[in-house]
Amino acid sequence: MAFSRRDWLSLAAQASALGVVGHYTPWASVLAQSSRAVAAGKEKLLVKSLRPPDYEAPVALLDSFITPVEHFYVRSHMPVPPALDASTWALQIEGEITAATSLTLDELRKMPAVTVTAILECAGNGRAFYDPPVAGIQWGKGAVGNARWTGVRLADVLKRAGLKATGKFIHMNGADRPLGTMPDFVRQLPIDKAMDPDTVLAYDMNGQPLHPQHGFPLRALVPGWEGAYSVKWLNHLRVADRESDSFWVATGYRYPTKRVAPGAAVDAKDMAPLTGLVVKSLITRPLEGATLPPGRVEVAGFAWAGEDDIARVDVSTDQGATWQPARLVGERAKYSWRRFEFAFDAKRPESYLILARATDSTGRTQPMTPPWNPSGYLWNAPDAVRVEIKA
Ligand SMILES: Nc1nc2c(c(=O)[nH]1)N[C@H]1C(S)=C(S)[C@@H](COP(=O)(O)O)O[C@H]1N2
Ligand SMILES: [Mo]
Repeated sequence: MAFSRRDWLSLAAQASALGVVGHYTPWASVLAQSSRAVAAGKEKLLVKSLRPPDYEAPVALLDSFITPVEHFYVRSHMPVPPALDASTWALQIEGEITAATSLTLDELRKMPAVTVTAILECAGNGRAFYDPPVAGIQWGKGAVGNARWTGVRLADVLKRAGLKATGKFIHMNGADRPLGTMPDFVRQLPIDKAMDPDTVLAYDMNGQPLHPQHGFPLRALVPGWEGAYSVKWLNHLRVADRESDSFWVATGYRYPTKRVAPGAAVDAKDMAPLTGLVVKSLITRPLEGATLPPGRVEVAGFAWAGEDDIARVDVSTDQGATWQPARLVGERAKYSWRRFEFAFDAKRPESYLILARATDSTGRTQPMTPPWNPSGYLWNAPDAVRVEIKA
């Protein structure tokens, strides 16, 4: 049976709406070959789904403290909204405020600006490593990046709108519209995180206006929390006295409150919303499968822990039997990742498994087996890279 390009596209859209497009499905690579497939400026990324656009960074492109926009992963549940016009765009604010408000981009840019350097990571980063497998985009290691986000404090916007004491949750919505029967992407922030001075509505990323794939002209940036809180193409805030009944709040982005048997179904009452990220590390050199000459092997990478600081990173070259401390180097910023470096001697021509395990300032460390959960969130086993030493 022959498929046209159109068939492939609709098949891929349906499948990804159901969350079954994986890195290993043939369609992703078939579609990636089409000339206008990947969004402009994102050609170096790995395509996990074309429509909606879901692109992962190859680990080789994540070897800098600030991730360039071209190397920054993209996660969208719906197609990118048709080009938004910054001159007519406005952020509407309504609900538990003294006066319904609409702010243009110019008005936002005239308010005091702040820059937060923070990683953004999809809750599903590493989902592909869960066993048994779970449905959803099969992210490997690269649904994470670190950037400088400039914008206004959400707290300042809420104060300007006359926030009332009855405002307990901020429901955020963007200009993207669902595919088919998928529910609209509405997310909610509890008031405390919304009023945190580090929670921003960002218009710039790494000093440039947001790329269309990253939410131009405005997005939320909720540092330290899983990526889905950082709503893109943000044009609507509802200050509410109660929780949103949106699918993406009431059902999606939930994690078991108790440990569950791998593969088991979990009752809705035993699930709670995800908020913060977990402690994690990524080895960015050497790369998986590298062949190196005998001698000194220089290992480096990044470690992060959501709202907490990285206290240490340990490296093992003997399947986890022994661990040596890595050096923490370079820029240190709350919510960012921290560079680690380590070197060891590999004299014999053999295969080495290099493991990195981070520990945060609260004492949490990366577990050898992260707890299985039905949506495959928060994968954080020690990172592992295999290299071959060859004379
Ligand atoms: N409007 C809107 N905002 C969104 C999403 C979306 O589908 N629509 N995806 C969220 C998810 S799941 C993640 S992980 C981040 C990804 O941000 P990025 O594409 O800029 O890397 O955006 C979040 N914001
Ligand atoms: Mo995400």
